[in-house]
Amino acid sequence: LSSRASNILTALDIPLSSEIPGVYDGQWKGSGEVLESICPTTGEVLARVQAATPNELQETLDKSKEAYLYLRKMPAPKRGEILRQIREALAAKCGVLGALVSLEMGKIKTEGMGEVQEFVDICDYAVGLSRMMNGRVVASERPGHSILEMPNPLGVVGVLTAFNFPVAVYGWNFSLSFAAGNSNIWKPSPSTPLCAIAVTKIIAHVLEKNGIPGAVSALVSGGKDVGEAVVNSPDIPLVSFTGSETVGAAVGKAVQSRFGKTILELGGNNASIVMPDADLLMAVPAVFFGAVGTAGQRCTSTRRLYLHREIAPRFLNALEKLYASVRVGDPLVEGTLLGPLHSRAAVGIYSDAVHRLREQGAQILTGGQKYEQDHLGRGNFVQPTIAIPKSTDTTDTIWNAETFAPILNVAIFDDLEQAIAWNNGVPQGLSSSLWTRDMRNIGKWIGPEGSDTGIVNVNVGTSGAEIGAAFGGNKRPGRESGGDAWKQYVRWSACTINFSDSAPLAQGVDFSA
Ligand code: UN1
Repeated sequence: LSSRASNILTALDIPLSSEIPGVYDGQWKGSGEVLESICPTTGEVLARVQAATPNELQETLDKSKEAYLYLRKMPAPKRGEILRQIREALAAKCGVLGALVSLEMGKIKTEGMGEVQEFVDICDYAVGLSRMMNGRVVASERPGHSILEMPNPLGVVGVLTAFNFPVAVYGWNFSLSFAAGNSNIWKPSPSTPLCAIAVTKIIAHVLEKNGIPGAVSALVSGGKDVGEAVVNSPDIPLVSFTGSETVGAAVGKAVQSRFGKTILELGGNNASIVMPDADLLMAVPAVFFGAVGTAGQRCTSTRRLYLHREIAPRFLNALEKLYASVRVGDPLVEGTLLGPLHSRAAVGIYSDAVHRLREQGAQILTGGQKYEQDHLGRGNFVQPTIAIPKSTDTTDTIWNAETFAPILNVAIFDDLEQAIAWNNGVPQGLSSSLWTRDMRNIGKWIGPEGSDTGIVNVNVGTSGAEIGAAFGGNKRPGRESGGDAWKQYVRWSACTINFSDSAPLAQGVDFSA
């Protein structure tokens, strides 16, 4: 193991032994399949992690159910106090945990740390929420009666996360779910097990210090079989899944067939629209970050760029200059802007997409190749790409499929209505952004005739949302993080209570014998 990898792992209390247990339910264990954590920058195997066997999974689930019985009795503000301590513990490790994200996932250091910050932020939010998860008192039509709408915890919540945000997305789910009084079982992406182990250790330490059973934040590393077991377990009333549309559709069906609830965070195919009156000094760098940041591996990455004819040449000129200046390389090196794709497979998907563009006669303005020279050849580095496809038809795969790589497709429009129709013309609906200084455009864009996505920005790029508002798509619906998202982590009861000396029926029904 390289010395910098071992320094990062050691600082996060991860053993450097040949095989690391990837299951936690109060105790660390794991004797199932071995998952390899591979550094996308160098190809180095960082660790071998042992996944959960079916028995270990069952044990963990049982422990989580038991832990839930403990947690549900704890007053919510007391749970908030635990979250506050977890927040402090995460913040104290922000630098090194961010570095682990860079090492294992491949995003650059500032973004790795940003992701830890996102977890810290949502903990703050959940601390406040722990005193504000309010129900309602509803006026009853009957004298001496009251109706309460009560939120109570659900039980064990399953959280399945993706490689691209190996820390923050668990944070979004865990913090709200824990504040609500649920136990959580985390099944992370099989290619980022170390981030999950590091986060679980930080949380477990706080839980242990407070005498709370560790299985309130359990971890089950594993592949498809472990994921399926979580999804199909009748003991898990809510499954939160982040990942591909194909898997998301299967998860949705499976959980629905047993009448469980889901939160699905699936793909995005996000567009930025630039009007002639936009401030290009702001818009160009924002599109650059949206398309090239995280090497195009955010759900919210900018994949489509719609430019008004008047500013298109100027915009592309400036954007190409930024692309030409991009510092590519090791994500842990200060100043790097473009790290590797997460996996070899992703490089193949990138190459196929570029090939399809070429075949269909698209003009490739820049990029289109894997970086092979020197040290870059060992990692999954690809050139950020700008293409002008021949057709603007949103039913074409080029426009309507999400490619998780830094490829930006550009089209030119003459009026905003056209651009909005293109924006809305794809099956995904996560994020979108309009660049303009004309308030009439803004009114249209955020209203009923405007963008149909779940995140609708103005003079702000498609990616990098804050935690305060709910995060999620329309058309592929799901709501996580802030806003009203917490309401999904509870079961609601309508409680009619009679404080009077008679028992009248509702709707004036007379059933006297
Ligand atoms: C994701 O890509 O799965 O808005 C989450 C953003 C981040 C979260 C992205 N705050 O880009």
